[in-house]
Amino acid sequence: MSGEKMKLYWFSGSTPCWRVQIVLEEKGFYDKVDLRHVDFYKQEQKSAEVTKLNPRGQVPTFVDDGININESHAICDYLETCYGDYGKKLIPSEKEGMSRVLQRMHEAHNNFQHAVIENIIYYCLQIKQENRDQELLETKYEIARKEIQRWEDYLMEVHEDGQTYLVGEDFSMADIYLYPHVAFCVRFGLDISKYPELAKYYNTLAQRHSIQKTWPPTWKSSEDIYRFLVPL
Ligand SMILES: N[C@@H](CCC(=O)N[C@@H](CS)C(=O)NCC(=O)O)C(=O)O
Repeated sequence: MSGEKMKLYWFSGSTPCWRVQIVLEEKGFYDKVDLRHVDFYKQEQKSAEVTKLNPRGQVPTFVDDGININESHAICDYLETCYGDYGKKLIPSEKEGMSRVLQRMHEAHNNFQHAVIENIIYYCLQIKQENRDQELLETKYEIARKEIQRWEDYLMEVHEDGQTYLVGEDFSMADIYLYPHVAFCVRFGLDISKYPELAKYYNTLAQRHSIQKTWPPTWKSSEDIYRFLVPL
């Protein structure tokens, strides 16, 4: 880490931001980061200060040692690549372990994000109930439930092997890519008790220091408000 403080523009409740925050905590940097909370209600993400660094006017927006990098997955990978030996190693160096972690990372990002988060949760949050196409909605539910079941099956294998994390015995970047998605689903309506393996995973990892410490603060104070918006 250089002498200049890392800087993170973030918003409470943004899962892309949360992902980066977990990595920063796992690496032992979080307390030293210049954290700038951006108020979406005031459109601060579109301010000149942010758009100068991130023309999309989005968070996370990150600066390290004068280097500006955005996009949550890019930031996570950057931190692990540049600071692999700091704090927790999140992607193994040996080939077999690395291949398994990389696969689940990208599966979580590509498949879970599309089939569950974008396909159904964003759809229901963006389209009013009376305007939803019922046939399309059913297809969307089917796709989402199939994807959640896939992770339930992966976690059943993990638990049958006596393990806790998505890949093997160790917490890894695969967990960091997946966990905020799962928590987001729970917040917006996933009845996680229907998926016992996922529930076990969700509850166990909720106790992890880096996850607890960075849990979106606004979620703690409004836990029940959105719980039935997208029943899954
Ligand atoms: N692909 C980006 C997505 C970033 C993103 O969508 N950020 C949202 C918050 S979750 C945002 O800043 N939205 C405000 C806006 O677009 O005005 C990433 O992974 O970092």
